[in-house]
Amino acid sequence: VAVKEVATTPYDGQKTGTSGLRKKTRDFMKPNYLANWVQSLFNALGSEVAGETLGLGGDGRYFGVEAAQIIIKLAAGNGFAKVVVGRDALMATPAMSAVIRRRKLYGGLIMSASHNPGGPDNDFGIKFNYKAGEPAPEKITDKIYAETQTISGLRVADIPDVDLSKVGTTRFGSFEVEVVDPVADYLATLKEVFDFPALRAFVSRPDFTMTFDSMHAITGPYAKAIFEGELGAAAGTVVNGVPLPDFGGGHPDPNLTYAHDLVETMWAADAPALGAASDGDGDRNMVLGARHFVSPSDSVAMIAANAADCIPYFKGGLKGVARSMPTGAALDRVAAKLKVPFFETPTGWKFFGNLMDAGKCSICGEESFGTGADHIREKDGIFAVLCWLSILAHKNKGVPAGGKLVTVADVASEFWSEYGRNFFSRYDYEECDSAAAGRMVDHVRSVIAASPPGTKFGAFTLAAADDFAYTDPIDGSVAKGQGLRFVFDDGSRIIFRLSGTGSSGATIRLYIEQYTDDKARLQEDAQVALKDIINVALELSKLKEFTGREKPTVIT
Ligand code: VG1
Ligand code: CO
Repeated sequence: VAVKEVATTPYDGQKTGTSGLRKKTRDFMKPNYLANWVQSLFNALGSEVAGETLGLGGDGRYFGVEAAQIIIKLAAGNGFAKVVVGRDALMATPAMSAVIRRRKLYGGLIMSASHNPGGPDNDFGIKFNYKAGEPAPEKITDKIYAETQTISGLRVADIPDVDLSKVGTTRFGSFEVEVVDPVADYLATLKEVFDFPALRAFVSRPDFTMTFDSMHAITGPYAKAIFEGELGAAAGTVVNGVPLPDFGGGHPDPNLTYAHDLVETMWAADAPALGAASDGDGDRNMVLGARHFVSPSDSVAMIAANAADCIPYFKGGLKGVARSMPTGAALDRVAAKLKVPFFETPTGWKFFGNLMDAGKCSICGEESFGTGADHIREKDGIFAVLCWLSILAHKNKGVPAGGKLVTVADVASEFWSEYGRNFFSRYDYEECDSAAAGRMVDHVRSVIAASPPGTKFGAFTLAAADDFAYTDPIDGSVAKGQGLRFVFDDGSRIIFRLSGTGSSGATIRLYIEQYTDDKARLQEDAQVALKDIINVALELSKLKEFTGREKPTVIT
């Protein structure tokens, strides 16, 4: 194919955050803004892309189809032999990871800003996943950023736009574009993990009902094909199942605030037995039972504890487990009980990949509604729901029709009575003034510096406080500045972090954890149980004074 050299100049601030580059959609629509970043990625990867195949797709948000056409021309111009793209430029994040692995692709580009709202006045984003299907490690993202600061030219193939609406292959000389069904490879991978016939038998019990809210984001087609199609759930089980460019004006983040309709359904007197939702790009999950919220930190621990009994893929036992640092520590107790290796990583899925590639981690999770396993290298919303269905299917095997089904709440209670309960909550203060948030962080650092072990904070005695740093046990790379944490002598924790996924202002995250094995307190409401330690956190950080915020935007 003929390649044009197009002159360009750098844009400031094209720095990858926790998960890819996220900015206002209007920034991405500026001339060459997206192209600069993609060309910088290809420059960073160098000659290794020649003759390779690149995956491409996104969460269906506004500007995705236009962006795909720009990326296809750049891929051809930079020597890729082929692009595999989801129909209509759609592909969920976990599905892209599966496609890269199953088709042995060089890597893939995912056009998504995940749970951030979409549309011309909201956010767009892009992230690169590498050969094993994992989010690009920092050594690649740092190189991309360096390239964006000096970029001067784009290599653009002189080819027309490709029709992305139909499955099939289009050739341009030695370059080709294959449009694929975005669901097929992912479904094939899930079928290797779960016992679909057993799940189908359970889901079709007349005494079991479920609902899945796709929030008008990418999981609609996946959830319909899997829950309604493969597993035979009633038509209408999937709600908000048509992906829309602006997610119907909503905030596609499956938490108690933004997935409010689902919460209402699940708190009603006639609530289904299982309720779940996923985010913009399909990697997050929220799982609820009838009038019962499963905290994500607990969810990963409960899945790990039950995996070997309930899910064929884990039948031989777990190789190890991992969680991000701010995630509640229930999983630590499961690892100890199962006698498997345990890892504590910084926030962001990119830190789990090395552990999985090295065969040291089977199941991992984050408090931010992220759950996953080594079947792929991304967190996986539908996978988490299938794990919960598998647990329920297994525990209800002997329950006759009309008998009392074991519920999500029963599974949680059983877990807490065995392990005790790590109460957990996260407070998000979204779109704070950046300077004010920075001053608060500086203040918290000064509190850490002035607080030796033994310092009292209310009723809590400090064991240690630091700024979390992580040395990757596989490649030795070091990540610093990953969260300010206070650990108390009873294991309780207070953590402060600034979000790395926003596109304006600063989002402060406050994470709180406290453990109890007092049988009388296991069913307590987390906000009640954590009231004292939350007050300690707000006081020591002077959060209200610095930010002027009386209340968080989101409480989980
Ligand atoms: C947030 C979450 C983090 C998650 C990341 C990407 O990052 O806290 O746990 O991995 O989003 O998730 P931050 O830096 O804003 O805290 V997603 O669904 O956006 O790919
Ligand atoms: Co996401």
